[in-house]
Amino acid sequence: MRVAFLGMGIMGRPMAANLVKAGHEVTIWNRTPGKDLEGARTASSPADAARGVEVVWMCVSDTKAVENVLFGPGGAEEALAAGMIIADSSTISPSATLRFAERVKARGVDYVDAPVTGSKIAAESGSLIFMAGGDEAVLARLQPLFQAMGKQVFHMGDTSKGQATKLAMNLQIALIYEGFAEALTLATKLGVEIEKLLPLVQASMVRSGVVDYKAPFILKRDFSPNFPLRLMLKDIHLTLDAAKEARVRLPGLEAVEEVYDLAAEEGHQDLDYAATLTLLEKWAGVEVKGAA
Ligand code: NA7
Repeated sequence: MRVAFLGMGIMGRPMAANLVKAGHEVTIWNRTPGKDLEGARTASSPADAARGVEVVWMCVSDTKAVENVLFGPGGAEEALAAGMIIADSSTISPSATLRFAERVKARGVDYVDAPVTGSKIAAESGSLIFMAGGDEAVLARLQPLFQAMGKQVFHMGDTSKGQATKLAMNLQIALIYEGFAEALTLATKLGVEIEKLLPLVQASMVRSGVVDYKAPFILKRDFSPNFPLRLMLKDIHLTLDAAKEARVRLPGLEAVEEVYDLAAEEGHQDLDYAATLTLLEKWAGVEVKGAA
């Protein structure tokens, strides 16, 4: 298929690379130039990238960035034609997603929100999990692209339900990781060896994908970004906003938001969100240690 891929960040770049690898005709665009991708044409603007393609796929930071690449100067909207599909793998506001979809629908363009779970490693290996919102028939047309970038697609309902699901998923990740990080900090302070604690966690009902994924990085003190803290904080804000709109109270997430705010103030925003642990360690006056 002819695809424009907008956003060559940690996630977007390997996703676009997998489309190229699967034989699709890919044109890329990134706000900051110099992010060329082998096998793809580099466009000068989102509109330039979108001209004549079947699908415009986006993976940019936040709601404002999506609005900008779609409707800003040189935005993809200028090149939209009836029959095209816009797919968005950014994590953004569900209500803004509905507004964007409405606006392009007036031009005969379908909109699918398709945020992902799986982080950088899954993006590289083409094993992302998509949670999609949109029309069943439109999703079917995207199947070859989903297959090239991911291992599973969950169809969550009509437009914006993918984003709503993603917020509910990241809410759980943030709270599970916070629980793990607080447990590691307390156990260390009370003199429990982490090497003894981790096998117990693995053997018990506390075990989780979040713990499996993060524990090896923590043991190596490797807080380089698989999923940057600033993006998790963005998702926490999105989730609290969506909850406010829906008149839902999320006291646990509100408490975790404060930890992320303080970690960002300490300058950890570009590290992995696992680095929130270092704040807990600082408050407790300990460092969680284990053999690498
Ligand atoms: P990154 O690695 O921070 O990449 C963000 C991308 O978004 C990058 O290409 C940015 O371009 C682009 N960006 C950011 N702001 C804008 C604006 N205003 N206009 C156009 N493009 C912009 O994030 P990830 O790849 O890890 O994550 C992307 C999304 O997936 C995000 O929603 C996550 O929550 C999930 P730059 O290179 O900075 O010019």
